[in-house]
Amino acid sequence: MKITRATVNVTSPGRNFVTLKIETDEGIYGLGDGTLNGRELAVASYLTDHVIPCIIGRDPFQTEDIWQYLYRGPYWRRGPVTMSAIAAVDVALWDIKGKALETPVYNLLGGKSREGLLVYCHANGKDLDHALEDVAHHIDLGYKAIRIQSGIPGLASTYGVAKGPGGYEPAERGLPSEAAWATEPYLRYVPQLFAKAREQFGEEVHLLHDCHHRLTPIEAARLGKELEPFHLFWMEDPTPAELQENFKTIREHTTTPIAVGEVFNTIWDAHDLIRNRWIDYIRMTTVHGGGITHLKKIADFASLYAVRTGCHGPTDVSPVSMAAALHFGTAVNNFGIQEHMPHSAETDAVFPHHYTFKDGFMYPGDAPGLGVDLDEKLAATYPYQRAYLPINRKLDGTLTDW
Ligand code: EZ4
Ligand code: CO
Repeated sequence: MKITRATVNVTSPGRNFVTLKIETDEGIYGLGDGTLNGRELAVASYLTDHVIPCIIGRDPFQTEDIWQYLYRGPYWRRGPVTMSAIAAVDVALWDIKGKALETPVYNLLGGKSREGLLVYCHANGKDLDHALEDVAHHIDLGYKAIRIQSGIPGLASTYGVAKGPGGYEPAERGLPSEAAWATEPYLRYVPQLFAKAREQFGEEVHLLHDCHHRLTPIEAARLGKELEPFHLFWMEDPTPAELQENFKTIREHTTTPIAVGEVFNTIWDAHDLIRNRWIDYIRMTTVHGGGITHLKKIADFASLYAVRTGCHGPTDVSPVSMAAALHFGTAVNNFGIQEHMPHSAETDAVFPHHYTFKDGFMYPGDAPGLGVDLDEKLAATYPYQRAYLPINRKLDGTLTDW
């Protein structure tokens, strides 16, 4: 089998997505996601201008060799644009392989280690009471694991809280908006939120929280310690991880489990975190982490250190990546949990798929390959719209992490 053609589709059914379609001489095609929130066109160009010309004529079964060719070949390594582009190729090739062998991708990765994947959803509200109302709503929907984010008194907006009716969507059309941030009120409020949540909903439901890289290591240590009585499933992205040692400080002070990795692109972003057991969950997903080929190696490495997976699954990870995450999570032994932020009806219509949600679990389905398609005609009716993630400043105007 040979790759004969590859094309990049950019569409915006409610938000932007970049999808690579790789076609073969046997009529089988595969899809890969290359969406990088707020930098979509850079990946599209990287693929169209630099990658596609180099893969025409290759054997699509050679996922390992093609991955190495795209990683080592250009000399310039790593980075989110490069790794998302490599991921798009890699995932499309696994899709082709599954379709050619007439089997779901999870069978190529080790077969079923479980039937369904525990997923967590997002509950949020403008304050504690509204956030808890949303938790009750998601329990009614069947979720067994719920991330809670709340507005903070005194701050006009914060990460993870919807600005109006409808779900929370971090990217906004137009140029980047700016938000104001103060750590002190946040650190005072979050323990109250989780105390009330446990009081109201009991111990059984898994509760999670995303700090979204906004704390210093010692602030994160304090928060982790104060949240201990409420037994969180995890505290996510407590502090930026460019310096992996930052997590040693947090780890030394708290037993609250720690998850990180949604902005990582290779194992080298997590190597120290994993081998020192400074984290409990690695959150990379196929699209930003170099595809199924690379993520499988990371999961296997993490398994040696009792670190489990917790793939990022926001709306900016397309249905193609959601399917890839579900096949991957079905197969690996050290699966932990999968994030589930449902896509809009418009997005789901552009990407018809076989995966399903029921009673707090998701299932990849048994279609050959990934079981996701792209309705190119419908996609063409949603042209790209410029959109960015917000910018965050402290109250005195200093630019800080969003
Ligand atoms: O801000 O996906 O855990 N989920 C998250 C997301 C990220 C966005 C960035 O593109 O932190 O909401
Ligand atoms: Co996050």
